[in-house]
Amino acid sequence: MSGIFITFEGIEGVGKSTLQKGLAEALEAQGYSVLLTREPGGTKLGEKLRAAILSKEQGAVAPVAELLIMFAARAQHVEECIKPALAAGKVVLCDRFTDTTRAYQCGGRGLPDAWLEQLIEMTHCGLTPDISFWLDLPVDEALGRAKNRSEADRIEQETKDFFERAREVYRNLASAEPQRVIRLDAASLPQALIQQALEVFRQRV
Ligand code: Z5A
Repeated sequence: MSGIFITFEGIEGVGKSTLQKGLAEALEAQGYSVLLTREPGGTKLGEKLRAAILSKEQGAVAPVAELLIMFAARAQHVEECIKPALAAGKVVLCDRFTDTTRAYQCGGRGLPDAWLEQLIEMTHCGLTPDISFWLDLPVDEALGRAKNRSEADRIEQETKDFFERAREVYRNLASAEPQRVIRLDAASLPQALIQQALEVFRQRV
């Protein structure tokens, strides 16, 4: 595939969407063709699954059901959107991907990593992001930002410990895969984060 696959990761409210949009504008201004997308979502089916799984009215969801819904949305997203965009040479900027499942469903909910590996094989075997920007911020600060911004959805209502476990998974991923998972200090100004992400992009392309 000739395109570039970039994902934005981190706990709630750290600034993923802000960086995704800022980087898209900067890359488009340089002549790149960019696809902005998100998970869960990005397709008609994925957006319906997103609405269902994040709805507060839904109430409790079995962790395994949550895991499978994330991967059902992902399977559709990869086939319908991500692979064709990469084949067309686009830069795909995706707000969250499988690292979130590692952090939330395995780290947060405690589901076994081995289940996730099987689902990866089924849904996006051989497709790994070229760069994953991990926006890192202490949990209290991140949740504070998310709270100021909008009403909490079902998963945002989780405990502080849940997000501490998720953050720990991101920390481990960044140390295990330093070439792919790039930690950015989310306390930096939005413009500084865009410049740092652009620099990483330039080094890789
Ligand atoms: N989920 C899952 O469990 N498993 C999976 O496999 C997948 C997802 C794929 C998706 O929601 C939910 O699905 C998510 C995980 C779960 N959990 N929940 N809920 P989402 O990704 O749409 O929601 P989110 O993580 O909560 O994103 P967010 O709230 O949109 O946050 P964000 O994108 O990281 O931040 P933002 O919207 O860019 O910024 C938040 C606020 O901070 C806003 O007021 C900004 O103006 C401000 N901001 C942004 N950048 C800065 C900087 N640099 N400094 C200061 N202030 C800033």
